[in-house]
Amino acid sequence: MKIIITGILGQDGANMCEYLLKNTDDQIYGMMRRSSNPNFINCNEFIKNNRFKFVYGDLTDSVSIDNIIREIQPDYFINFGAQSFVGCSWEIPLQTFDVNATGVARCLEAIRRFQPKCRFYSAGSSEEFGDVQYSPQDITHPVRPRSPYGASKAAARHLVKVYRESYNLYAVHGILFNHEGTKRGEEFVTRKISKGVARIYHAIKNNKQFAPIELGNLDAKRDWSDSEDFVEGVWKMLNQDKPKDYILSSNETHSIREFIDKAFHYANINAVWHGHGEAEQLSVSTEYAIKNDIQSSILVKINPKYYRPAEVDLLLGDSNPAREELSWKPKISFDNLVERMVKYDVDNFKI
Ligand code: NAP
Ligand code: F7E
Repeated sequence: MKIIITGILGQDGANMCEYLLKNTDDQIYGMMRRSSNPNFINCNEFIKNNRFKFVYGDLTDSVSIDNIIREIQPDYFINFGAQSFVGCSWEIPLQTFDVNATGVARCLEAIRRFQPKCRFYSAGSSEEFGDVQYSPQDITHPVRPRSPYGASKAAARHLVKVYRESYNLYAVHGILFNHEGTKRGEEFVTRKISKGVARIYHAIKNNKQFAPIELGNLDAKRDWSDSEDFVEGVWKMLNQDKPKDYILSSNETHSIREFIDKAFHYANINAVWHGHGEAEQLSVSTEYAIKNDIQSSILVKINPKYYRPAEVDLLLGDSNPAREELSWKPKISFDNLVERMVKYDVDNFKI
């Protein structure tokens, strides 16, 4: 089998590639876009594997997508490529839409024209639910996006349905709630926290001053899982008798504040919250400061520049249909996830 994965340098693309090289005998083509300075940090495990090959392509360039599908004749096309950062989708709404929505149309058209038996995965998102009406959110929850990113993923979902029903393609749009891990981009809140905790941990250890981690809305709640669990669920979605959209989620929700508490806990730093609203701060506890002879004490403070024009306040998924029908469930708990991320960033910290 030949499998194309877009977004190969990102978190899910790299985890999917590792999963497929371990669990199949297939040939993997990782699509990357031309960049003046590409970052291969997530690809160490497979970059030299002889069942893996990079191909150049860009979701905004239909010539490249057409050529890749015509020349490779893939059995699967797993589209993880995206402008995936919600926070910046207000600044670049048109590019977000071009990559995330029109890009999906480009892929579906190329598959329809050049390789209609190819199975297609579209990376949908819980951001499509946005301003949620009830919890937990299931597959029938209304589409109410709150960002250009959420709107682009909702458009992709409709396109997948249209192509599946019009041309009988095996095309699925997985609605995945937040998933993280040690390959997570550094601008996303979980990795920003785990990297910040690692920086502070080493400063304390070396008796140096440190700056606090600056964050936005700590009240938002997310349904977080590990990306390594989710790529297995995605592969199962692609290997059913009939194509169908599924939700993948942990079925739990936690606030950003809870993530922060756990992260400092796993770095053995005792901390206390004080203040409200924009004045809220997390500091080291008095006993901990005395014991460790600490001069700086603020660990986290609010910076309103990280607030979004419109927020998704609460996400909580219902992945029970996927668990039953795909015989899938996440193995890594919320606590394991935070611990793994903090430990990885503490162990790999570089100034
Ligand atoms: P990620 O780490 O940001 O990776 C996205 C990848 O897309 C990057 O490698 C990026 O390339 C590539 N890309 C950006 N623009 C492109 C273009 N024009 N053409 C081709 N590739 C392009 O994201 P992720 O967390 O792995 O997420 C994978 C997919 O799942 C995305 O579609 C995301 O929107 C969706 N999703 C993610 C989550 C989550 O919690 N992680 C939840 C729901 C849905 P560069 O490396 O060159 O920047
Ligand atoms: O924000 C709040 C922020 O950027 C999570 C993407 O993978 O999951 C991800 O989107 C929450 C938001 O992820 C900061 O306001 C506070 O409420 O980590 P995030 P996201 O927006 O949930 C979905 C499912 C996707 O599909 C996306 O591709 O954290 N928050 N302070 C902050 N967020 C960031 N980034 N930075 C802060 O300083």
